[in-house]
Order: sequence, then structure tokens, then C-alpha cells
Amino acid sequence: MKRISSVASLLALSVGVAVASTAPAYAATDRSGAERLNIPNSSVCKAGRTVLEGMVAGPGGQLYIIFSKGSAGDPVLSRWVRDGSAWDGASWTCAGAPISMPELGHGNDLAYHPNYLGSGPALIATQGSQSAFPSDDVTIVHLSANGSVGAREVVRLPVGNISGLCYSATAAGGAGKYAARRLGSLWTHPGAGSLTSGWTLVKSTLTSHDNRSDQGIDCSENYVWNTKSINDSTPDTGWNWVYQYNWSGGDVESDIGIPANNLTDEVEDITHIGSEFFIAINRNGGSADSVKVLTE
Ligand SMILES: [Ca+2]
Ligand SMILES: [Ca+2]
Repeated sequence: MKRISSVASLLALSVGVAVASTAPAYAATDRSGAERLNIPNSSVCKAGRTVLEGMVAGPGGQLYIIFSKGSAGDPVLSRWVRDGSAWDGASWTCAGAPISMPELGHGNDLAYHPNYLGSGPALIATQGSQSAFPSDDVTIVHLSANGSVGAREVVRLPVGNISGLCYSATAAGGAGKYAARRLGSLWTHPGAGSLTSGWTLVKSTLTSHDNRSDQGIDCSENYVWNTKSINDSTPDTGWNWVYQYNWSGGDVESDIGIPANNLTDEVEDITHIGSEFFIAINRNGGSADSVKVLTE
């Protein structure tokens, strides 16, 4: 925000638009980089749903994105494949119409496991959100080897309602590991075995800023990446945040800022392909949703 270009400033002045000078509540640096996918509300890949809820990268760098009608629910799951051309704002195209999937619930977060309980690739969707739609249930969405969507089943977690869940196949020395979060609590689970038992509460006092809502999380070999979005209590100068924790919930980096642009942009999830991380942004007021690179 502070690095608005002189060209943009001159343009803003020339058309009489005030350039905002209000400082954010925290010493944030904008870490949202180039846009890799722009999804207008008119996109057939959203089937009339305007709220981006969760996103994860699956087999072959495909993206899976949940869209809903917000508090009215009615979620769909969309699958996006690389279009093979330029790495730009249309880097993926949707593979056919999205699938109506009521069993996703609120669909706040998506995780990916390449071999869930030895039965092949699967997505795992949290049905609950932080407060408005609490749920102990996650929905397993089985995938074929090429990533197409198959049967669903619901699993109840013993840790209570959660807002985020992720899996890393490279964590724990390659044995794989899950993480789940709600508010200040972080649980982990070994990569093998049923999700109905075997969870460990590793921290109940995660670092966080106030006036934000839990959103999707991502796991990598050594870290758990948490997104926190603006909510109804956030001041209009407030930002979204990404928190990088270690697997014990200790702080690695806690001030990764994603601008909210006067509460228009709401971070919903984070995922990665190789070493490149992406953030999913639900944009309010009729603006196109967006997937952007998280910059170093
Ligand atoms: Ca979300
Ligand atoms: Ca996620």
C-alpha cells in the first residue's frame, strides 16, 4: 500500500481520487504476488456461487476449489488443470462444470492426501468454520489416479469442531503428517491410520492477531501455514494474515500480510506446488476471486 507507484499516484491525483495514507494496524508487508488465476463471478466454473471457500493442489498440480453461496451454503467442488500456456492470470482452466456437493458443508478448507488409508488419492474438506458453522466432521472426496472426482464419505474427528486441516506427505521424514486447527489450538496426527483416533494437541496458545477469522491451512515438510482473514469486526484498514508455525505450533513468521483493500479481499486458503505457495482470495462486492503467488 505504501509502495504505490508514482505513475499511479499521479493518475489518482489527476482524477481526484484520494490516495490512502492510513497505516495498517501491524507493520505488514504485502506478500501477495502475481495473480495466477482470476475467476469472475460469471465463470461457468462457479455455477452461480460467488464465495470462494477453500483450495488445495492435488495430483499433477491440479487445483481443487470450493465455491458456495456463503451463509446459504449450496457448495460446489471445481477441478482446475494447467492450461499448458503462459503462467499468468489464467494458468488453470476448469475441467468441466463444478460438481454440486452438499456434503462439503461450509467447506472452509481443503487438504490433499496422495494415498488416503492406502485407497488412493483423496481430498479432505473441513465441514466447519470457526464460529458460524462449527462441525466435527470432515468429508473425504476420493479421486481417481488422474484426479477426477469420485465417491464421498464423512468422518467424525474426536478433537471437536475444527476450521482447518492439512496433510504433508513429506513431513515426519516422509512418513506423512496431518495438522488440524481451531482458534489457538493445533493438533497433529500421523500420516497413516484412521482420523477417528490418534490426534495429539501440540499447542493451545497459537500466536494470532485479533479481529480475524480462521481460514484454510497448509502443511509442508517442516511447517504449518495458517490463514486468518478479515471478518465483520476488522477495522476497514485491517489486513489478512498468514502465520507460519513449526509442527509444534512455535512461531516461524507471524506477520505475513495480505492486503484486504478496504475489506474487499478475504484470504481463504493456502496451498503449494513444489516450493511455490499460492493463496486463494475471496473478493467481496462482486469482484473476481483470485489465486496469487505468496512471495518470499
Ligand atoms: Ca476458507
Ligand atoms: Ca488448505
